[in-house]
Amino acid sequence: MASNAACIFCKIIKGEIPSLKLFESDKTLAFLDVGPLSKGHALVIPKYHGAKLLDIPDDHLGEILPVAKKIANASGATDYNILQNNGRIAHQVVDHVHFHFIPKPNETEGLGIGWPTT
Ligand code: DGP
Repeated sequence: MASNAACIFCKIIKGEIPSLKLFESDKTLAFLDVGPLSKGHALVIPKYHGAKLLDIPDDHLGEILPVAKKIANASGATDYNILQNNGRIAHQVVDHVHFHFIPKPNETEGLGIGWPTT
């Protein structure tokens, strides 16, 4: 499986950098974002290292949306964004493909996040 020793997210996959993991399988990892835009902001990544979406083989992307769905469901959030940035102009900072799950506060129900956030 493609990995890059200098990549922050590859280090998270290998456990060399700590993270709060929400889901893990042989091809996919989900963990809380270290600089959350809202409570519960999470990232879903393929373990296969590639900087941009076109660098990732299709069979390493297949679990991404199902895992994002699991996280959305577990969070209890009713309003959220799922987005993925490619390239600096598109605000990509970490060059390992990642999908953001960003809950949006709901005026009546709050965030309803169902997992610990540290
Ligand atoms: P982007 O701009 O799409 O490349 O977003 C990169 C995200 O990665 C940003 O929201 C912060 C997050 N991030 C960067 N370094 C770390 C880290 O070491 N741990 C965790 N959990 N998240 C990180």
